[in-house]
Amino acid sequence: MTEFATLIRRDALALLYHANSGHPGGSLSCADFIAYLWKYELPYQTIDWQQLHRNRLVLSKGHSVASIYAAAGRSELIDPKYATTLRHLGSPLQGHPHVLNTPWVETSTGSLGQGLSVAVGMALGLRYQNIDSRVYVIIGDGEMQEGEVWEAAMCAAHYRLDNLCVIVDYNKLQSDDLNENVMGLEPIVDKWKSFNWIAQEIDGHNKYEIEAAINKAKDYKGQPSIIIGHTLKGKGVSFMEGVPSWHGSVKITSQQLEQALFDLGATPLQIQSYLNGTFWY
Ligand SMILES: Cc1ncc(C[n+]2csc(CCOP(=O)(O)OP(=O)(O)O)c2C)c(N)n1
Ligand SMILES: [Mg+2]
Repeated sequence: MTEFATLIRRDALALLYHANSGHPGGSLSCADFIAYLWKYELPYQTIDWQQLHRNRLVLSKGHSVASIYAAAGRSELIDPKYATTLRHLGSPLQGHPHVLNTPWVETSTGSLGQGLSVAVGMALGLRYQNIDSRVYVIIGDGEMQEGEVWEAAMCAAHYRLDNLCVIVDYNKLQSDDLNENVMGLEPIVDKWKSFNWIAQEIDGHNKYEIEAAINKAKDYKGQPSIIIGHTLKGKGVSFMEGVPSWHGSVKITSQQLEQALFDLGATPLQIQSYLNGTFWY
């Protein structure tokens, strides 16, 4: 867990605390992917995000948007005054990525299964325009049960979209149970390989493995890439790790937030700023 990933986890939990609802488990499990992509593959901190030559990120598991807002808040893409408004009526920070409110999310997501199809279109569009940028997509393991994911998988391989890289947040849990109890996914690697994708399997919380896999994916020509990252739902917070009920529609109490922030190494002063909503100032 890098410093930026830890910051994303803390901010995401504080956003969800002030929202009084939302999805902590999956926001924490994908934080290391987001931290890496944000820092090394996405332009938001250094250049105008609107330029055509930019890598793109589609958060197909849109319910984990708190982690994206957390990263964006630290890149000054969000006015700090909105830190306490997630999921409130009229707030730009909706409960799922909303391209009209926050255009840098690239596309609206939340209805599981759709993000990958949109990303395939983006990758194809970049190809037709001879633009050498890459499209990253984060999908959930439960999301993989959606039929549309496999239509998009076929399409991307057919068009040999080597500018497309999918990252699976393989936390083994979906809404309220293990994937294997709801609808088994294994053998995941074999499935994607049989769809003509290059598949890599990594520890999704290890920055070095994430970095190596993302860079390796850039070298593969003629096929799209998928990185299956083994993760832990609720990663970093003692009472959330691997506990299905922390998936979503949960309220975080102030005591729980304090405990979670303590687990994530926040100082008492920082904890105070999270509780009173001034953490982006
Ligand atoms: C089409 C669709 N059906 C149902 C839902 C409700 N839903 C939100 S999250 C979720 C579980 C997703 O599991 P997974 O993809 O594994 O996400 P993660 O574990 O990373 O939170 C469901 C069923 C939805 N958002 N979209
Ligand atoms: Mg999952």
